[in-house]
Amino acid sequence: MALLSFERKYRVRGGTLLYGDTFDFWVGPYYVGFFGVCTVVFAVIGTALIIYGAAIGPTWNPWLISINPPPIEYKLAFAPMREGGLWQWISIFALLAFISWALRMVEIARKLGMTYHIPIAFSFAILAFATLNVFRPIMLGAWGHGFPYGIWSHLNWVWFTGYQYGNFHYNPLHMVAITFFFTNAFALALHAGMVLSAANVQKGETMKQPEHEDTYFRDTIGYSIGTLGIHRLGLFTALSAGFWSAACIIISGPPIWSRTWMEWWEFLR
Ligand code: 07D
Repeated sequence: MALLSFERKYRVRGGTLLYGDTFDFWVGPYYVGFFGVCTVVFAVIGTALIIYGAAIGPTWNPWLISINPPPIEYKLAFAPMREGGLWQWISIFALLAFISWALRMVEIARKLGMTYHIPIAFSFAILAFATLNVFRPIMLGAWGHGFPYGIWSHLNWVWFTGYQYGNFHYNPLHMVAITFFFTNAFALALHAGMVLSAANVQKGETMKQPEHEDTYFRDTIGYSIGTLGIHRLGLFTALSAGFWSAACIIISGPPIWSRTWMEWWEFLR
């Protein structure tokens, strides 16, 4: 079915999580929904606060603008706006916008009778963000441990936090996360290259089907994971990358590990 007629057929009421039909409509190609409205409202407020933060800051250079968390002395209290309060409110609105976006994904999946793989996948990104700027700062006792919102400044934070633990490459879960990131890229490279080589044919040539693709890998390595299997593997490696990233930073700091990550490996000696 062509995409446009498919959309007409499936643009049906229902599947909403809250407020029934109230926001159950489309603007052009976009489904609105209650959580669509929430996302826009939270994202606009968050963005306005970032622009305000830039306006009261020392620079308009986009590389250098930075909205910083409060100094450590404020512990887990609310800070004045100019001393990290802005960062706190931006974090709150960012999280609300991310969660609303995930719930909008749930509503669209319900409308189409699909499973929740996409919102579940996005939840792993939200988990990683919340781990860095909510859970870990709470565990360490101060919002000041969160990362700043700025291109240059967040790189500085990663550098500084990494060297607090000696050499972050020795963090065992950082190793696991990176291995999943690289495996994911490797699998996508193989999959994308294979699909393009079979399906991106010249005019007049016949498009190859999954039998060609399966045979290619059986001939190459004796095994083909199959059409559904490659997407299961892709999702698994991608979500694992996000999950172990969150895990690697949550274990960096009390109560779990406060020394260098090289020292963790001393049991091997
Ligand atoms: C947080 C993204 C969430 C996204 C969302 C979507 C927006 C923006 C804007 C609020 C987690 C929407 C978002 C629209 C919102 C506003 C204003 C994903 C998130 C919700 N490292 N390292 C990782 C590698 C080194 C260090 C992860 C490689 C050094 C620290 C990943 C190398 C040192 C931390 C990774 C390498 C060091 C990390 C990040 C190589 C520095 C973390 C991926 C080859 C000296 C971070 C959870 C991720 C982490 C992290 C990879 C090197 C330090 C595994 C490949 C040796 C301190 N590193 N790293 O999943 O784990 O982010 O975050 O050298 O905190 Mg590392």
